[in-house]
Amino acid sequence: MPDPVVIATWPFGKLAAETALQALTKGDAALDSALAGAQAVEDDYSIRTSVGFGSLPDRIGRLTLDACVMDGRTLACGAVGCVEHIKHPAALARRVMEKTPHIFLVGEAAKWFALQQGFPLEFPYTAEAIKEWLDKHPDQKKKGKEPIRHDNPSGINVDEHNHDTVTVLARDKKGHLGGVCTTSGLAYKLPGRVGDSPIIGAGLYVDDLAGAAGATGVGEEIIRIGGSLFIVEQMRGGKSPQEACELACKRANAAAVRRGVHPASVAFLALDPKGGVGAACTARTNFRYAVGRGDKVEMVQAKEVPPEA
Ligand code: SD4
Repeated sequence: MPDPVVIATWPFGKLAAETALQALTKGDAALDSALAGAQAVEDDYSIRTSVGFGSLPDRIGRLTLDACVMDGRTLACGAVGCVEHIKHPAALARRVMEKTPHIFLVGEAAKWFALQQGFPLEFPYTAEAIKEWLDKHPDQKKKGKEPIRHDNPSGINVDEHNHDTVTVLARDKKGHLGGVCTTSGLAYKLPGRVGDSPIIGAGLYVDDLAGAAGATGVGEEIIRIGGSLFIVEQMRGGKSPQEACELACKRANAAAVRRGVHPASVAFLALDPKGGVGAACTARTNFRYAVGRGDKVEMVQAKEVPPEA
């Protein structure tokens, strides 16, 4: 019987991986387990500047969330983008997958769908959180007037201190793969901006026949190279998860060079159908991820791939 395996982004991925591993060990399916892990992070208010409620909002102070899910057995998938007032966007993405003939719902309409599905509307901002945001970022007023830099749309580096996305990839005891990606998106994004995270093929792609991949970092650069699908197709062609993630970083670096900008911070992680894992990131991203197997979850430092000289 295949051993359960889970991998998840950033230090808070430890909580996601521990939660998912418990579910996998009980015999739960890969997608259910990955969703349980992602939701544990969405629910954790102590993760103040990152995933889910309490995260850093957009330029006008609105918190909008993006998420997607994918089931490697059937390629079933669902996504929501730019959703306000819904605490569990990954669970909502799953409802889109299960209850509609569509894949991606956005904005107000995604919120209406959530209400129809019985999700409560919740208020994600506390007076304390707003004050904290203003205190920590006293230059917000100025920032809102600055032009968006195309090599780094948020104006802040996505690194170990600033990250907003939990991506969880799991393999269950039956050997099936499932994945979830959920995020508050880049801090200080333009209102309406959606990054890679809810885009199937960019922030996440899962196929039992080839492997699973997920991404985090500056979403524009991940979308530009179709990051997660690229990695899964590399694995389908025989590359290891590690090789495939490094190739995706090289491609992101090369895309930046072609545009005459510095490569942005992006990171990828991957899981193959045999349970092999890998991860890589562009320079100065300092990407760490959690790997869970057996009864242990460990944090691993991903290899950095610098731009070619
Ligand atoms: C986005 N990829 O919205 C997300 C941000 C992220 O860690 O991963 N931050 O572009």
